[in-house]
Amino acid sequence: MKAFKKLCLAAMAAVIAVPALAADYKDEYKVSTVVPAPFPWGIAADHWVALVKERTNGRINMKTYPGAQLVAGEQTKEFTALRRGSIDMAVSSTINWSPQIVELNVFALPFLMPDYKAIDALTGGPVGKKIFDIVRSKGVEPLAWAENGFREVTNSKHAIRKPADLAGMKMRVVGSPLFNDIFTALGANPAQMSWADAKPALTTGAVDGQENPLTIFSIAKMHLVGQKYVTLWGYVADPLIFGVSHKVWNTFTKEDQAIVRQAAIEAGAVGIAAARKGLTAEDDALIKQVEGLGVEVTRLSDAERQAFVAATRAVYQEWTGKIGADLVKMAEESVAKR
Ligand code: X2X
Repeated sequence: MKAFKKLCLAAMAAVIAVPALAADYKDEYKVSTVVPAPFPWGIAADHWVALVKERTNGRINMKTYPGAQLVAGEQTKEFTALRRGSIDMAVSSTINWSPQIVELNVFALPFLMPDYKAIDALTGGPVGKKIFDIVRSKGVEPLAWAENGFREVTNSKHAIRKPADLAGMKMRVVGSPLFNDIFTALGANPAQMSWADAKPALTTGAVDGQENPLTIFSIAKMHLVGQKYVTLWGYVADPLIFGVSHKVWNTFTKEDQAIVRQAAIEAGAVGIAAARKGLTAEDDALIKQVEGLGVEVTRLSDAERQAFVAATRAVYQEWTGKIGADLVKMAEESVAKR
């Protein structure tokens, strides 16, 4: 009888405990990014934070921490911190998580994605689904995509029109080994460093050039640190993933999970629009704005672009093996069908 009473009390306590869950939410959920608003990346993160706050009546209170400051600026360690739960949430470039998730390098295969439709075909198709399954299996809930953008090559020395123009050039690259391989194949001298270290290195001339989307180039005012030459080669683009540590995700009620996911989808759309603004065939205002800063912008002919494709082909093939031939094939088919 005593044992039965105990059981009943325990059952009642369990029932009572369920609605109390929301009260166990943290005072603040930290969202890691590399760059803040007004960069499109930061705009996407802030929009997510605002929508969630509004739709949960402040029950879920998020705050963005840019500069990868939650991992002391070491952006390529973000995913590890997230899966462990020392970071709650992130809006992250596929590049920065690729040291832990080799499949994310698919987006950085040189010249795989020729245009925005190709990015959409990957993120919105079977490749995106597969990538999300992998991220989820590693302890992070993926919610939606946003975009950093097509990464254009810039430098302080001279216009780059052919691979030989890169010969011996010291180039800052992000900390994924694939970038090292690409720039080595092109005859440059790549140096891996974080975003935090990139601008000082450009300022002092420790490196001659770098690659990043034009939104980053213009908002970070890279023309003021000697970057006078930009080549529009669109060799890779980095999508962004909204992710929540499963350590946090599993504490949210189903209703709140749905709100957080839907908010990320909407914030992603806002971020993608911001990332592409002024960089399309219909509207190239941002390119003109960069030219207006006294920067020489080089547009490649198809044949000129093809020379860069040829020079990086061996790297593409080598990395196809690392990423997984099936996934790369799936990506190539999605691009072909777009
Ligand atoms: O470090 C970079 O170049 C940046 C800001 O684009 C990324 O975080 C991938």
